[in-house]
Amino acid sequence: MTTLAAKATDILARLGADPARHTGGSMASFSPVTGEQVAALVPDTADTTDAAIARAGAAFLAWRLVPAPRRGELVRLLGEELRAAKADLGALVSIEAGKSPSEGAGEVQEMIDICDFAVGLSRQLYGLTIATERPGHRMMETWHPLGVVGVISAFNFPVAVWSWNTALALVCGNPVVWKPSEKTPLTALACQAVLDKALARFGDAPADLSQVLIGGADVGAALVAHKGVALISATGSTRMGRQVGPAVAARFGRTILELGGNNAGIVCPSADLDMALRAIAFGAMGTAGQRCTTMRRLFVHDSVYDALVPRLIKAYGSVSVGNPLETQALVGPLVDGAAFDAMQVALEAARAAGGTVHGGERVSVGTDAAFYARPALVEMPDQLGPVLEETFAPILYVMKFSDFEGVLHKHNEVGAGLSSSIFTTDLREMETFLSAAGSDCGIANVNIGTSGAEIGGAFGGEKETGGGRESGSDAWKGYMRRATNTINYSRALPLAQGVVFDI
Ligand code: UN1
Repeated sequence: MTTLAAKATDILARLGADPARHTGGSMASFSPVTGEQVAALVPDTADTTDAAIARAGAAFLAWRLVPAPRRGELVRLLGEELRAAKADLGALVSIEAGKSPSEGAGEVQEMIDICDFAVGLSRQLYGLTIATERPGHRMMETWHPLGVVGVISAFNFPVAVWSWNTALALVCGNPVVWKPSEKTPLTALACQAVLDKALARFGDAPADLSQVLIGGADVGAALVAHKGVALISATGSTRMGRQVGPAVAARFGRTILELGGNNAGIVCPSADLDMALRAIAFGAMGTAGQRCTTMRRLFVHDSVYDALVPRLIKAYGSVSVGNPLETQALVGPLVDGAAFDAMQVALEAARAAGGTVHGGERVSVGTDAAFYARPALVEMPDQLGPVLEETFAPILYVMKFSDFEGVLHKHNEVGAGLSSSIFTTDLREMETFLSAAGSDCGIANVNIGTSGAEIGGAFGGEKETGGGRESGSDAWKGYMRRATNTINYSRALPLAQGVVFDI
């Protein structure tokens, strides 16, 4: 039987990753699928981190001068290389993050999509021309490259989040230094190898446009603290964001923070319940509840509660849980034992707060080293206790409501503000949910779940989610600096605001 370690090594070799970085080192990495060790990585240190940032700084000086559409050509090549590597990279995501093959491939597709988007963007880094009050003058704004971009990513989207940042950063004229989660270093080395292929075909890019730092929180902290990093784009828990945000602000650096989510769905009396059932099932159980967009709270109108919730409980009881590489299971492993323990602690707190728990128990897959759990649906009397917190596991808290205004208030009561959805065919409810008085999240959906956002829209959320936006729309502006230019083409020197200063 081929071990997962051997499979991972094969994939890395095919993609051209440097074996010196993932063999014989002191940092073990494990597959959540079986719990087995898949690599022994060589961690970075404070010194190698400093050196990488210095090299990125040198790359910036050259890359910022390359015309943006030419920079887009590099990202076009990256998209081509990702298409060629899709099966391998998707399989590595499954090994390292425990995703089903379909979800692993879907994540790589998200990378390809953002590359396509960024290529178009490379000819559309528009500024404005603005009316000026002075005759014979012109005012405009120009967007310039920002500097070195530090990317800190989480285990659950080990490759897509890097690509959202890197595709945009590269067309915007910035090099990237990436500190992936210590739980998913191999996929990071694989992405670097794929980009290296694109760089080789591109030909004349400066060295060190993209680098990967392997290590734990200390390496991340060194990246965050470094004055040479203009922007830190960090994805992870709100707890992590509370450390990263102030540290970067203290040196007047810029951040894009993508932190926790406590995403809810609201099922109204007019909802298409068959559709809602499927959307909720994927939103709450997909990726074993380990997306920042996972649906964690569900408010169901009391007139449809009995028509929907028993069916949901049934789906929770029957959904397939198991090894995503050897079975067709829809629900794969939790990332590690700590995640399983956190799930159990939350379920215990829910019981103590009056909740009725369906599911949530450990599912045996023939080894103690991997942690699989049946997704849990918890009927709660109210929104209290663990419902107010994000637990990164497949737990859906279900609550009844009767009054629409009241449920909107409850919806917005939690700290996080990432994603949300409403299931209704009532125009008034739908528009109210999307209005200024509705969902306070960065993502608000109608008749689809909370997860699975497309790259064309800006991705991110408000409040304790951190306020950052990545990916589509005008998120690129976060990776550039804006200059306002006023040009006098007259023979006079009128001062703004009518000020007179004649010497
Ligand atoms: C994340 O969980 O960090 O919207 C990102 C989604 C995916 C991205 C999730 N496109 O579910």
